[in-house]
Amino acid sequence: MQRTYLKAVLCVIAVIITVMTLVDLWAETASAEPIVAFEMNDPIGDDYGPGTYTYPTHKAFLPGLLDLTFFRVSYDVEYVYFDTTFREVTNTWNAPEGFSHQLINIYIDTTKGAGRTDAIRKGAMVAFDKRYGWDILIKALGWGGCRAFTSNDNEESKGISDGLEAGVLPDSKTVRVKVPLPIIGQPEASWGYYVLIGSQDAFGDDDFRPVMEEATSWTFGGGSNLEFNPNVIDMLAPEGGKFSQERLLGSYDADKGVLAVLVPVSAGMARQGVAFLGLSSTPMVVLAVVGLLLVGGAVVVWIRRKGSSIPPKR
Ligand SMILES: [Ca+2]
Ligand SMILES: [Ca+2]
Repeated sequence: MQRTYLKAVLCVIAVIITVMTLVDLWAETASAEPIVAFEMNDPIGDDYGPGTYTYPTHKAFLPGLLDLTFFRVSYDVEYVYFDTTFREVTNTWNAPEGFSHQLINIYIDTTKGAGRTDAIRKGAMVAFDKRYGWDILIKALGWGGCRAFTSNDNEESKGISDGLEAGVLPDSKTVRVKVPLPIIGQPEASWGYYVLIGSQDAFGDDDFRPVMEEATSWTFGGGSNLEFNPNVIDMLAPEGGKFSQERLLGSYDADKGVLAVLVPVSAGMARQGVAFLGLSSTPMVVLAVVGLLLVGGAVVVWIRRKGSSIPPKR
């Protein structure tokens, strides 16, 4: 009797899993929308590096131009899409891509125990935690500057530009970078992201506009005239705590010549203040149904066994 019941429960579970997997696959194939691999909000109003930086004084630098508010990674069969949303996007100098100011550097830790901890070139003036060395760098800026680099590249490498494109989405606040899927592969939940926002400067090291002690028309203020403060104005990080932007970007020491050491964000880091929404709902529903059936089946079997072990009343 119990065996028959267990068999029936297992059959029902198998049928449900099969049907839901098929529905899920069909939905993914039929949907033209890219599949979201990772997404996270960034605090609003933290376009101040470690907390002290101020914008250049020229009127072109509108407040919020470098304030990242949201980051999303998604993919379809052709491309991986990196979306960075800002409080403000303008095209002061008519870049063909539709944005003139943002310099976006996304260093990705795809492979555990591999990768590097420097930024390849002098520019961002940051280092990366050796536990999360990066393997791929996606760099995006206007005027045809989009490139992909690997950790095997060197300072002189030109990177891969074929097939990479950047543009502004219809919301007029989001810069989307398209990278052909074969270049970096399908994003995995274990990937870690260092999303660094700077100000594009054609004359700057690695295209970064420098941060100095005092702001001028074309340089940021609030740093140091020694070269070791980060030239990163905003980065993707949780609000407050040990891994906040302020703590990480503020970990440099200009006098000792020590760069700030950064830690990436990832799907596994559901930290305080992080709005992580990257889980697809269908697998969650399947897991919930399977869990409920298993628990329910076990309870019924247990009750029946218990009932059968009670000696009959005289
Ligand atoms: Ca921000
Ligand atoms: Ca931030």
